[in-house]
Amino acid sequence: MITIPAQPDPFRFDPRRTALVMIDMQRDFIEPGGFGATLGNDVSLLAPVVDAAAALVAWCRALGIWVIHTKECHRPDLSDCPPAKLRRGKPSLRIGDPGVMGRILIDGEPGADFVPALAPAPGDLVIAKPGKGAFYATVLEDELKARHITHLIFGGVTTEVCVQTTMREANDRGFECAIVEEATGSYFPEFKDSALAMIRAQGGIVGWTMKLADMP
Ligand code: TIU
Repeated sequence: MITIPAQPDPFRFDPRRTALVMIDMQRDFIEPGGFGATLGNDVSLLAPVVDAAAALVAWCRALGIWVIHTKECHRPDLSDCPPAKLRRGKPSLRIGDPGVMGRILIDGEPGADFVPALAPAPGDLVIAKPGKGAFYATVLEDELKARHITHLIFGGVTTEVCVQTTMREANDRGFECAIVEEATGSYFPEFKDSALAMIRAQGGIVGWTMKLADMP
């Protein structure tokens, strides 16, 4: 068993029953010209997450923790993209439009791929997801149950959108969840702080928050 200082109290887990869920570390969210930028966001705010997320992956690999990467993306024919999602907001380019990294948020295009530092390794699981939550319309729950996983560690982007949604989905399915502060980020720093506060409030209503600096 491993015990990490965390809030609201220490997070204790068996690495053999634990998986890392690294959310959407894709060029479309982190690099200029991708989905995040077309929504009007300053993607440079996510740059510091890359090294921390890579360090978290390395920490987990060293302990034998199973590494899972999710990517938010859609089929080329957009058949898995609800019209409401397609219509949302006033982006400069919409999902499926051609951008500087290929078609925006389309599976198989360069923009939908992971940033190089977060490239999956053999044995990792990659989950392509059409929604914000990684349990919606994917095999994630079946895969976790097949491996008898009980505890999940989270990182990735963005904290209050896909990371928090997935963590809440996981919490409702009975997984013990912890998020690593340095390894997640938002286009809105105040939203990241609020999301972390919401997760750990009320005795850990959604789960634990912990710091990479406290993970030896
Ligand atoms: N826009 C935003 O903050 N996030 C997303 O659209 N997707 C994820 O969080 N991955």
